[in-house]
Amino acid sequence: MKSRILIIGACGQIGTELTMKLRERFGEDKVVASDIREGNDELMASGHFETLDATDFKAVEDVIFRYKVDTVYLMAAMLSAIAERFPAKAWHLNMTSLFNVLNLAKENKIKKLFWPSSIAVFGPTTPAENTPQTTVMEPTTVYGISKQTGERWCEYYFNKFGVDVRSIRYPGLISYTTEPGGGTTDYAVDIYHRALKHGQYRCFLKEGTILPMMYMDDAIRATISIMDAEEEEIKIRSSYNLAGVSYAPEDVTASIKKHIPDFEISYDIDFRQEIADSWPNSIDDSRAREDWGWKHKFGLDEMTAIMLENLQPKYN
Ligand code: AKB
Repeated sequence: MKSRILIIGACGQIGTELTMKLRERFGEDKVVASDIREGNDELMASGHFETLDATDFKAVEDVIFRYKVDTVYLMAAMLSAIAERFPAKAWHLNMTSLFNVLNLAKENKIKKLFWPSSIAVFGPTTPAENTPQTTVMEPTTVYGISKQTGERWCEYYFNKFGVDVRSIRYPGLISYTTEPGGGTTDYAVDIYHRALKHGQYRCFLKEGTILPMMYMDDAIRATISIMDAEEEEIKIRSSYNLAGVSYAPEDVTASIKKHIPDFEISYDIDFRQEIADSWPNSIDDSRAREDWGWKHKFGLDEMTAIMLENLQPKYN
């Protein structure tokens, strides 16, 4: 029997769509979804599922062994906003889960590993416009510190032990299948739900807060492309910058108004503003383009049309 893929954190925003895409591509039997909680009906019905705590080394090892897994996507993490409320828990989840899979790869129990980093690795001292791949990184959030540390460990395990780990720094991700949970960029998804449900949205970030964002299909395509690339094409083993579109709350408002002219936004700023202010406005992803042929497809208006069309039935 050929080896399988394991997705840890399969029921989250990225994990859900990644699992479905990988099942479509490799067949249902080849992709094992796992999470600490169950996911949506489609995901649960479409193939193997294991309840799994990513911080439990033995449990992860057991699933890998039982299903003959050779590739792992570790998508479980506590995101930026929620991690500020639970710093110790966030550090434990984000770091222990990573060490578990890095060590399994070091012991040759898996061959290939994907681990997501984030634009949160950057901080207020980073150049905010067209942020370079290699630059000042002084993250000020618990989540950002965990991602930056994770990047260093990924590179270390590659250099010292030859672990084939691949990573990208995701921007804020926009999708209609599963809602994000606990991030600073969540407003950019919530706004579509509220526009359809109430015709108005109270935004926790202020006007003019430009952040890098990306439509989920692009993010999934990037994830699968970096994993498909030949080993020698992957020249950065910490994490690759990845860019889609950059915009502020008033830009997405204008885009929604093209479909819902009466839609209104108001502002009620909270602690997430400080996090957003510490992150870049736009990202230079030329290394991902050069090394493994990355190119984003979706712009803001395309995303808006897709989001509104697909969320509409939920609010009829
Ligand atoms: C968050 O807002 O925490 C995440 C991220 C940018 O990594 N979406």
